[in-house]
Amino acid sequence: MKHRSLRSSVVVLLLLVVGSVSAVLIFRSSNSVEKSEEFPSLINATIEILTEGLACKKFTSVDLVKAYLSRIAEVNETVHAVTEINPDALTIAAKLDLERSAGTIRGPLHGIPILIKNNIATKDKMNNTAGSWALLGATVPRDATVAKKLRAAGAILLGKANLSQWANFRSLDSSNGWSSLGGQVYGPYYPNQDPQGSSSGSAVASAMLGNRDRRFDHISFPAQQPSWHQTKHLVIPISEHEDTVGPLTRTVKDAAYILQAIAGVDTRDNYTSAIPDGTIPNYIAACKLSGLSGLRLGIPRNVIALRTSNTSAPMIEAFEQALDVLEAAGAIIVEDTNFTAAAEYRNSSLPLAVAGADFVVNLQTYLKSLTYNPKNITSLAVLRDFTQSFPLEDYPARDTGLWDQSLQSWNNTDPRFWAAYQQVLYYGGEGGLLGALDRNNLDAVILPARWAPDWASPVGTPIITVPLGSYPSDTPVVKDSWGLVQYAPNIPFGISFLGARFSEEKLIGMAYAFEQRTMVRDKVQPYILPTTELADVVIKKHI
Ligand SMILES: *[C@@H]1O[C@H](CO)[C@@H](O)[C@H](O)[C@H]1NC(C)=O
Ligand SMILES: *[C@@H]1O[C@H](CO)[C@@H](O)[C@H](O)[C@H]1NC(C)=O
Ligand SMILES: *[C@@H]1O[C@H](CO)[C@@H](O)[C@H](O)[C@H]1NC(C)=O
Ligand SMILES: *[C@@H]1O[C@H](CO)[C@@H](O)[C@H](O)[C@H]1NC(C)=O
Ligand SMILES: *[C@@H]1O[C@H](CO)[C@@H](O)[C@H](O)[C@H]1NC(C)=O
Ligand SMILES: *[C@@H]1O[C@H](CO)[C@@H](O)[C@H](O)[C@H]1NC(C)=O
Ligand SMILES: *[C@@H]1O[C@H](CO)[C@@H](O)[C@H](O)[C@H]1NC(C)=O
Ligand SMILES: *[C@@H]1O[C@H](CO)[C@@H](O)[C@H](O)[C@H]1NC(C)=O
Ligand SMILES: CC(=O)N[C@H]1CO[C@H](CO)[C@@H](O)[C@@H]1O
Ligand SMILES: CC(=O)N[C@H]1CO[C@H](CO)[C@@H](O)[C@@H]1O
Repeated sequence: MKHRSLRSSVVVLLLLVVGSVSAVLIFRSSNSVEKSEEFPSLINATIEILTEGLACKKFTSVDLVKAYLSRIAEVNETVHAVTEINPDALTIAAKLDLERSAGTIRGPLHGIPILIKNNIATKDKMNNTAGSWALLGATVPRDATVAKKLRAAGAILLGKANLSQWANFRSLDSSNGWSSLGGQVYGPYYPNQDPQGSSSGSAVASAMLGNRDRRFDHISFPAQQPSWHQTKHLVIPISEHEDTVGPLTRTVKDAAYILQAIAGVDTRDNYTSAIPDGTIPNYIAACKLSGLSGLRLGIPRNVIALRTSNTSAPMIEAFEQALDVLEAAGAIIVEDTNFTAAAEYRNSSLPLAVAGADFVVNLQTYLKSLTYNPKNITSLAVLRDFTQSFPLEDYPARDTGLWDQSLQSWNNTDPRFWAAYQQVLYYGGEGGLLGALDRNNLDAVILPARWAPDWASPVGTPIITVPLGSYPSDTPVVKDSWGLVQYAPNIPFGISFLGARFSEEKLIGMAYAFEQRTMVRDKVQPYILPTTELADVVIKKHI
C-alpha cells in the first residue's frame, strides 16, 4: 500500500504523445530519409520545435492533432493512457490554424495539443469522471479555470488522460492506475508496469514521448508540483489543503511554458490569493544552464534512511552520482540537512485524516456545482452507496476503505480538523522541508523522487522532478498482488528539487541546468512506442 501515504495533487499534462495507424505508413519506408530531415520526430519534439514548424508552415495544428490521435490509437490497447478524445479537437485545431494564418498568435501554446487529467472539468463534449461511472454524463457550469486558461492560451485540449479512480482516494487495497471506467493503466517501460500515482495516464502519455520519470510519481506529485499558484477551481478534489495542479511534460522548458499559462490568481480559488503581489515570474527565462550556479542544495539523509529497502540501491547510487553533476554545475551540496520530524511524520495517521476530512466536504462542493448529475450523486455517502452497488465498480474486490474512514471521522469544519492540520503543517514545515531550508540557509532540498512528494503537499510547496536513471538489467522483477510490476529492468526513476513556497522560478532553473547536463530521458526508452510521425499525416494529405 505504498501509495496509501496519500497526497493528492492533480495533474495537467502536456500531451505530445503516442500512436499510429498502419494504413498511413505506406509512404514511410520510401520517404524515411527525407521525412526525418523535414519533420521533427514526435517523441523528441518540444513545444518550441513544434511552434517553429507551425510558424514556417511545415505542418499545421490539424496535422499535429491527426498525428497524435493516430499515435494514441496505436498504443491505447496496451497502456490505456487516454480515457477519451475531444470530438472537437480537429475543429479547434482548424480554427487555430486559421487564426495563425490571419496573423493572430495567442502565445507559445498556440495550436499545441495537450491532454488533461480526467478530473479537470471542461464544458465541452468530454466527460469529467475521476474514472468513475458515478459521474459519466455529468456536466459542469464552466471550464475548470486551468482548462479555460489553456484554451485561452491557444492550446488544443486533445483528450482526457486515464487516472487512478478518484485520484487513488477510494480503497485501502486497489492498484495504482485502476479505475472502473478507464480500466488499468500500465507503465510503458516494462510490460504490466505499475504506473504509480493518480496521474497514471498523464504520466504514461508523456513518458511515451521519452522523458517522464514515471516510476515514483505516486499520488502526489507527478513530475512537477507547483505551489498554490494554480487554481483548482472545478478540479475533482481530494483535499483543498493538499491538491495541486501541475504539468507533466517531456522537458523542463515545456513544463515552464505550461506553468506560465496556468499560474495566477483566480477569484474562484482562494488559495491563489497567497501568490506574492499576485504576479508570476518568467518561468521560461528561468531555463538557464547557469540555473545551479552558487545555490545551496541540502540532503536530508534521515528521510532517505527511513525508507531504504533492497530496491533503493540503484536509485541511491544514481543520486550519489548526480551530486557530482550538481557540484560541477556550481551547486554547493550541504549534507545532513535532516528533517527533525521525519520519523514522527512517517508514523502519523493525521495526514491521511486531514485529506479525508477535506475530501468529504470538497467533493460535496464539486458535486453541488454540477449542472447535470445523472446518477444524483450528491455526497460521499451517496457515492459510496452507488459504488458498492454498481457491479462495474468492482466492489468489494476493490473496497471503499478510505471513504469509510473519512465518513466515520470528523470533517474539515470540525475544530479537531484544525488541530490535526496544524500538526500536519508542522511535519511539512518546521519539522520537515521548511525547517531544513531555513536552518541551513538552503535554496532547495534534493531527494531521489521516491522520497520527495510527502514533504511538499502538506505545506503547498513546489517540487520539480527530472529523470535520474533506471533500474539495471539484472533487477529481479517484483509484482504486487494485482500483478503489476513494481520493479524491473528499465523502469525509470527521478531526482526531485524541493523549495520554499513560490520558489518555482528557482527550481525550474535548477532542474533545467541538471536536465541539460544529463539528458537521462534520451537513455531510458519505453519498451513500446508508437510509430506514426508528422510525415505520415502531411505526405498523405498531399497525395
Ligand atoms: C461522455 O460520456 C457519454 C456517456 O454518458 C458518452 O456518450 C460520450 O461519448 C462521452 N464523451 C466522449 C467525448 O467520449
Ligand atoms: C473565499 O473566501 C471568502 C471569505 O472567506 C469566501 O466568501 C469565498 O466564498 C471564498 N471563495 C472561494 C472560491 O472559495
Ligand atoms: C542525519 O541523518 C543521518 C541518517 O539517519 C545520520 O546518519 C546523520 O548523523 C544525521 N545528521 C545529523 C547532523 O543529525
Ligand atoms: C528484495 O527482497 C525481496 C524479498 O525480501 C525479494 O523478493 C526481491 O527480489 C528483492 N529485490 C531486489 C531488487 O533485490
Ligand atoms: C514510530 O513507530 C515505531 C513502531 O511503532 C516506533 O518504534 C517508533 O518509536 C516510532 N517513532 C516515532 C518517532 O514516533
Ligand atoms: C461536516 O461535519 C459537520 C459536523 O459534523 C456536519 O454538520 C456536516 O454536514 C459535515 N459536512 C459534510 C459535507 O458532510
Ligand atoms: C435523480 O433525481 C431525479 C429528480 O429527483 C429523478 O427524476 C431521477 O430519476 C433520479 N435519477 C436517478 C438515476 O436516480
Ligand atoms: C530522439 O532523440 C534520441 C536522443 O537524441 C535519439 O536516440 C532518438 O533516436 C530520437 N528519436 C527519434 C524517433 O528520432
Ligand atoms: C482513443 C482511441 O483511439 N481509442 C481506441 C482504443 O482502441 C479501441 C480498440 O481498438 C478503439 O475502439 C478505440 O477507439
Ligand atoms: C483512449 C484510451 O486509450 N483509453 C483507454 C483507457 O483505458 C481503457 C481500459 O483500460 C481503454 O479501454 C481505453 O481505450
